[in-house]
Amino acid sequence: MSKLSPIEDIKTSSDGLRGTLKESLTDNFTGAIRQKDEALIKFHGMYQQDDRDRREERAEKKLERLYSFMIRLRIPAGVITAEQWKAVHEISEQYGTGTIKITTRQTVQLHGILKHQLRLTLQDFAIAKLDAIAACGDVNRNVVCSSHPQVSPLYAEIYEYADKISTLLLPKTQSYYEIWVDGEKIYERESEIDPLYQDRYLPRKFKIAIAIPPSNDVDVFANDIGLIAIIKNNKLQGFNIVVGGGLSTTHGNPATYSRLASIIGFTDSEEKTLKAVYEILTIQRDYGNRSDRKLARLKYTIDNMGLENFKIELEKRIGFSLQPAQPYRFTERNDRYGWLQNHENFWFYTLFVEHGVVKPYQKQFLYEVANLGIADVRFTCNQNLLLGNIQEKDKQQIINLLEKYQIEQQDSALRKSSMACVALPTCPLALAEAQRYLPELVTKIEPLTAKYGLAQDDIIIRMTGCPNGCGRPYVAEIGFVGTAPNEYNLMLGGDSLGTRLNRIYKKQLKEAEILAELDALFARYVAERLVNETFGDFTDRVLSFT
Ligand code: SRM
Ligand code: SF4
Repeated sequence: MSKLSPIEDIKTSSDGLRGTLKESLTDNFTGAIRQKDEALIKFHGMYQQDDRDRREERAEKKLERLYSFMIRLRIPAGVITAEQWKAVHEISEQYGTGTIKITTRQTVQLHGILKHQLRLTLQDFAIAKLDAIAACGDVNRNVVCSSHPQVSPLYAEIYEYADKISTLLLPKTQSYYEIWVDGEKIYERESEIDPLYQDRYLPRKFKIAIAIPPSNDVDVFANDIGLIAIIKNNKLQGFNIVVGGGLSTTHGNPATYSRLASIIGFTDSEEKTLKAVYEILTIQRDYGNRSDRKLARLKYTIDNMGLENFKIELEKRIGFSLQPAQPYRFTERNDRYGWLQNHENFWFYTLFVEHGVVKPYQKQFLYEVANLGIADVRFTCNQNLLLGNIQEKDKQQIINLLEKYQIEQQDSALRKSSMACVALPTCPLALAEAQRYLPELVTKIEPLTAKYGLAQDDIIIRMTGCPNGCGRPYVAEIGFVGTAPNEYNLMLGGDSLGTRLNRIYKKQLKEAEILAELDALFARYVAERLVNETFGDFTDRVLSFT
């Protein structure tokens, strides 16, 4: 048997994810935590990072790196109250960089929190009934769900599954509260016995999404488990279950690949759905690769076992047969911007937040809205934000604030269809810029789309600073994957609905080359496209890929 990854020992010997975190926190000689605790703190929703823009300057002065922490909240289905948004706002003003970042998995992150501020920050979140438990680490992460209540009258019924699944799959250890919230209180270790995660947790991170057709705004096929709601005659019939999605690759490691999730069947009750989800995790726990973390996601476990064997094992564990998958259809993936009403006549306003970075004027606007207490707040997997459940009588107050802060929806269709990961300066894995650069690149692409009459086309364009795929560039119509500073692989041929992976078209392009390629491709597209053919379908049809 291959040697276990060193992280495996860190997990099993961590005493319920406690490790030496308490000691790390009281060590005032460094802004960092102990190396082993770096792995454990992720399970508590945090990452140790440093400001990469300042590495050189600090090294010249012989100072240690400027360490700080990123906190990611657990917000199943991305819905919080106005009061909770106020808390997020106020906490972001008090600790960290002041910027609130909406992630591609429907939650928020705060960056730049110093070690001595971590407990205070998490305590303030706890007062607002928000936590960061299992937002990262080798466990089930934030469960995402389609964001637009206008998509279906059954939205409220379906989105509750996100909360149920998140709760079902939480680790049993109480160490989060002990270390970050309550201080010295020691919990009964008996109650921490964890039949799901045991003491070894999963071999790798695990992601679950719920899609409500016709919208695939969650990119359901990019998840370890996807549940596709099947609705007939305005009743929820159950869910098609898809398994083994995952996007990350590693440059130069051909054993790694992106994979879209495969459909394995249908479940027609809440009990059966939750049981199937739970047991998929136990299979991954028992069969996942614990030696090579690059090959440890469920997609590799399934491909190693074979999909049919995986299904047989699952049916053995759940004790019933999955039914044949039911028909469904996706027709959209983008957010529905601006004002829309749901079936109960409540209003929803979707705000475009470029790459999830809430700009200072947007933050001020949202704070004023939250102070009115007339709207809840929802995050989307496209990194945007909805103000929700607004009554007709209250709508005008929000319109007034939209005017006061000059919140307009005049960004181009291309920009509103763009997504980028964090990358520099905080992400330690970034090889190139992403969220700091894509806005600028889009500004340079817009004249090209205008030149060819494509200004109204919502071509899905995504960028990441490395091949890990946090902005899901592999399911974009135009994907940019960073290879080195100022260089990106250009990925084409993905469809607009997230049901087909794109492929590398050209490697390591610089900006001028990217613009020249797109200029030529748009020219061909308008000349040669079929009726109603999207840009992604067109490039898939006509280009040859290496
Ligand atoms: Fe991610 C690691 C940011 C969604 C695949 N991701 C990271 C880290 C934590 C870097 C690290 O390990 O130190 C990044 C922190 C950057 C920073 O400074 O904040 C990071 N990932 C993000 C976010 C914030 C991107 C964003 O701009 O929104 C997203 C947070 C989602 C959330 O709220 O939970 C984010 N990451 C994703 C997605 C997209 C998704 O899940 O829908 C993927 C691709 C899908 C997938 O999992 O296959 C993704 N992130 C990764 C990977 C590769 C995992 C793998 O299978 O190998 C890593 C690296 C790792 O885990 O070793 C990674
Ligand atoms: Fe960092 Fe790479 Fe993820 Fe971007 S894709 S946030 S660069 S790990």
